[in-house]
Order: sequence, then structure tokens, then C-alpha cells
Amino acid sequence: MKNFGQKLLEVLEKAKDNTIYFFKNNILFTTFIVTSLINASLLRFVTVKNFTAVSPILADLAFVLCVGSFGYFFKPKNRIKYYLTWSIILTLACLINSVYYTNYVSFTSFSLLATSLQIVGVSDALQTIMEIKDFCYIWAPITLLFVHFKLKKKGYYTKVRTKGKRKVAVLKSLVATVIVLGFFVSTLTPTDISRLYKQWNREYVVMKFGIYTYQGNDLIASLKPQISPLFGYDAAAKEFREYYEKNNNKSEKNKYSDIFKGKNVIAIHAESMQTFLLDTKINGVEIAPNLKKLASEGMYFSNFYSQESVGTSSDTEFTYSTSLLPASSGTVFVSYWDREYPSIQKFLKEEDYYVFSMHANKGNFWNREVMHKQLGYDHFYYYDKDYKLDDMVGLGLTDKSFFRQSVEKLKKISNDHDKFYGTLIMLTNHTPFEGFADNTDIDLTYKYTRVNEQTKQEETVENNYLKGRNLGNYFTTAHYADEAIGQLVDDLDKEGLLEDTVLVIYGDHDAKIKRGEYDYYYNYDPETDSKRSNTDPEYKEFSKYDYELNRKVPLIIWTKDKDLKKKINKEIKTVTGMYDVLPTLGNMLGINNPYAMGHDVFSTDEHFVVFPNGNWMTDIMYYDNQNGQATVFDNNAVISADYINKWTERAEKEVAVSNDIIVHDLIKKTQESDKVIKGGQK
Ligand code: GP9
Ligand code: MN
Repeated sequence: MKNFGQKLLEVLEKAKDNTIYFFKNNILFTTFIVTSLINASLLRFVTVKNFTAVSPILADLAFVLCVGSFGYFFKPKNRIKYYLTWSIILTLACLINSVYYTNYVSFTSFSLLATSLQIVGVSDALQTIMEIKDFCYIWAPITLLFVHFKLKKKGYYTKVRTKGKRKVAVLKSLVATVIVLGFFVSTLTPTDISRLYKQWNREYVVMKFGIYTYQGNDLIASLKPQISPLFGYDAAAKEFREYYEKNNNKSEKNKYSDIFKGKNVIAIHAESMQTFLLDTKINGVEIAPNLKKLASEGMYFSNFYSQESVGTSSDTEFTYSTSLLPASSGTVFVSYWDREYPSIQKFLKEEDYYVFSMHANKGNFWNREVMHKQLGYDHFYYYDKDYKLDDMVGLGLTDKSFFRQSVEKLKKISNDHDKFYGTLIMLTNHTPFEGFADNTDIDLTYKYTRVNEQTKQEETVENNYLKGRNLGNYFTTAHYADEAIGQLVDDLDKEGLLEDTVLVIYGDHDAKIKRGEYDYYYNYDPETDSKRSNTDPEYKEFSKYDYELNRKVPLIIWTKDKDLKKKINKEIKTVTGMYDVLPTLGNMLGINNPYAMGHDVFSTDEHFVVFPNGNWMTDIMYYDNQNGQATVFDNNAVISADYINKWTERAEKEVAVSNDIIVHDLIKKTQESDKVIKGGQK
């Protein structure tokens, strides 16, 4: 009698034979499956590096088997149209994600399609961020076509007799799908399923579910603004109430409370400005001397992080204004603009401030025209409606011209209003960082003298060094932006606009420059005019964590007032994030947002920043929630599992509650239902 093991082996052997037979007789289908599967694995290899993990392969296989099954509904000669269409779609998914990952270290989202109008504005930038390797996926549809023509030539399609067999073929391949899916599902944990549902931990989802399931799921998640408010409201509202009962956000008095009460505020949204620039010199020339000076005189948050997601500039505007995190899927500015958000703009308006924003780009970019109203701005000055487009570089009007014209408007605003709060959104230091490489005092070349071995004469060598490189170009546009800020402060001063005014300057997010550029910069070898090899004893890798930590942006609060200046002059080295601005600055201005997700930096001992993908940071460590790895800043620190669990739980809670507020419009809806309850109790 055969034992169970033998029987199982036989069954498996038979299944294998059947599968091989099936694939041999279904060449187009097989080609589609294999090429799509290879592309998906290739993408993971290029991005998250888990090339051989079993579960994403099973998930990708189940996905393409399922898609492939329906090809059998078509007659053999027509199937190519079906498979080719899908092959192109799946190839595009790989290609776009490949480009996106290289530049944003994350996977893309369908919700961005909704913002494609905005992206058109940065199409130049897109051209410069694509690399040859991003095209390696297009072999798949080409191979499919090639196989099709070969089969056609051999008369394969006319030989295949399929009448009545097509439905059976669909069924058979669907059964195969279910079997593969079964194996895949058996590898899942509740955490995996919850992360697929929430979708914010994008890398993790791709590593576990493969790229196709990720993208399919993302499509559903991107329809959420329309669909999800219909589901899960009660659970979300319950979690929301519990969260704010526990985390009572009453503003505590501290030594900075009310110090700026009644002052004008000019907030400068410094495009792509990173903190390391304040300490960077190229050939002895400082990149950001003006910011450095303001930082040394004011309150300087030197360990401050932007918490933006796919909505980049707009996410930062949102988080700065509301102290909530960006949406987990889509962007608040484009997809969730019609909800109600308590914001710094609205709080100050209640204090009789005139609240406005200024930006030299088009008003519909990031849906600002609509969303700025929603945030509470009284007026949005933008593009050719309000600015003379007299000096255009990169994405639009130069920062210097923009500021010059804005000062004129500010003069009028200051005359017409008692108090004002304005946001000035910069533009020039935006990818692709072009326009200043030949017109700057930053010398990107590397010059040195050496003795020529043949002539024995001294000669000067000029290496390209940073010239023609993205990071080099970034240095030149950032330097320009810094000059523009210097010019703005001077002009405001000349016009007497600094007397009663507080400046808040923040970098909106990092410049999204690739890690390799930094690796080259920090490991540059003038002898060879190239990057040191990693076997060189002097080579020091610019690691993934170095890169993450280097993404920090400056936050500077500055005032001309001597007494106040003395009071605030300080470097804040503890970790802080964009969502801490409203509670911290708000307390200084005498306003309080009970729904803030961040904290007043001076009223808490728990310094913590969560990123929209669930990664988090304290003063002790950076934790990568995608793969459970971490970097600890202090070698002597002992990190317990409890410590990691505690902060991971808080990180996930903050992301979830913020997102629920956005999706379900919880602040407005729960207030409305509380009113109804109170009304009923009277
Ligand atoms: C465009 C500017 C840039 O108006 O704010 O937006 P970004 O590409 O950085 O999100
Ligand atoms: Mn930006």
C-alpha cells in the first residue's frame, strides 16, 4: 500500500506533467505569463531587492494567471490583441514604478493620475529622471509580438481546434489561479492583510504581494475618495474619539506662549531646500549663507523633517497648516479638498488677521486655487493674474522677481490690514534644477595643480567634478534661492515691513536627488575625477540611512525685534517634524488646534516623527517600518522590543487616525453629531 507521501508525490508529479503539457500547447498564454512574471521580479530586483522571495512571485503568478485565463474567451487568432494590451499595461506598471522608485524611493499611485494635470508642469523634470534601465521591461510585449508572428507564420492558429474548448481552457486556468492563490494566501499574516488594506506601507506591500496586486489594489484605493466614505465610518469615528480622548491636545503654557501674539507672519515655503546645504561649501563658497545667518539669529530646528507623501509641495502645505499627516492614498489637495480642516489660516482669521498666499505658478497646480480657499486663505495671488512673468527660469517666474513683486503687494496689504499672515511659495529651486549652472558664483569644477610627469612642469588640472551633475545643478539653484531669500529680507526691511513681523522659513521637502549622486559627492577622488571604488580604504558609503536622515529640511523662526530675537535664538537639535509647526508656532501666536497630530516641541519630552509610510524616528533611532530594520544613533543605547513596539504602535495610529479624519471628514462630522446629541439632551 502506498503511503500518503508517495501518493502526494504522484499527485504533484501528475500536476507538473499536466502543467507542462498545458503550457506547451498554449504558447501565447505561456509567453504572456512568463514575460509578465519576469518583469515583475525584475522590478523587485531593481527596487526593493527581494528578487527571490516566494510570496510576491506567487501573488504575481496568481494575478497574471487570472488575467491570462480570460484570453481564452477569444478565438486563437484574436488572442494576441488581448494579451498584448495586458502586456503593455503590466509593462507600463513596471516601467513607471521603476522610474518612480529611483526618484522617490516609493511606488507610484493611480491617485497621481488624477493629478496628471499638475505633473504636466514638471514634464521636463520627468525627462531627466528616466534612465536606460527603466526601459528594460519593454522586451515583454516585444517578445509576445515576436512569438505571435512566429506562430502565425507556422499556421499555428489555423491548426488549433478550439471549438467548445475555450470555456474549458478558461476554467482550467482559473483553477490553476485558485491553486496558486491558495499557496500564496497560506503565507499571509493578519499584518500583511491589514497593510494591503491600508496601502500606506507601499514597499512592504510590493515585497509581499508583488507589483501587480499592489497596483491593482492601489487602483481600488485611489477610488477611495468616492467609495470609502461610504464604508467604515463608525469604526473610524470611534477610533478618532478614543484617540483624542487619550491625547488631549490642550495647549500648555510654556516660556514661548503668546510671544508672537498679534504679530504679522510671513511664511516662506522654500522649495526643495535641505538642511545640509546650510553647512555646505563648494570651493569655499557657501551654498546658503543667508539661511545660515537667519538660522544663527533665530530659532533654528536643525533636525526637522518634512512629512510629505506623493503630494510633495501640497502635502507639506497641508501638514504645516493643519498638523495632520498627508492622505495614505491620493493627495488631500486634489482628492480630499472638500473636507473641513482646522488650520493655522482659520485660527488666525478668527483673530482678525488678513490671511493670504502668493505663488508664481498657475493657480490650478496642485488644485491650490480651490484648496487655499478651503484652508482658510482670504486671497491667493498667483501666476499672470497677479504677477508679471518677466523673468522665467525652470518651472516659471524666478524667485527674485516673484519676491520683488510680492513685496509691492505686501506694502499694500500692510497698509490695508491691521495684522496679516501670508505664505510665499518659492519655485526656482525645483527639479530639474536648471538655469544657473553657467551663471553662478558656485564653481562646480575641481581645480588643482600637479607636476606633469613628462614635462616636469607644474600644470593646472580642471576636473568636471559636479559640473553637469544633478547634485551640482541643485547646489546652483539652491544658492540662487538663498540669494532670493536674502534679497527678500533686505527689501522687507527697507520697506519697514519687518518691524512687527515674524518670518517662518521651511524647506518643503528634500530635492529627491538620487543616492548615487551623494555617494559620488562624498567619495569624490580628484585623481580620477570619479567616485572612489568601494574597495578603496577611504571610501565611505552614503548608506540608505544616511540618505534618509539627510532628507531633513530647515525650519527657521526669525524676527528683527531685538528682545524677541534674544528670547528665541536657539538651535533645536531634537527631532521634529512638519506636523509640529502648528502646535509649536501656534502656541507662540496664542492659538491652539485641538486636533493637531504633532506637538508643541517645548511642551513635550517625547520627540517623535512619523512619516506617511509608517517609518518613524525618535532622538535615539530611525525605524524602517517597511522591513523592520533600524538604525540607532547612539551606539550605547539599548533598544528593547517594547520600545520599538510602543513607537510603531503610535506611528501606525497617527497615520491611521489622520487618514480617517481626511477620508471621512471626521472633524466636521463628529462635531455635527455631537451637536445633535447635545441638542437632544437639552
Ligand atoms: C509648483 C511647486 C512645486 O507650484 O509648488 O510643486 P512640487 O513638484 O514640489 O510638489
Ligand atoms: Mn515642492
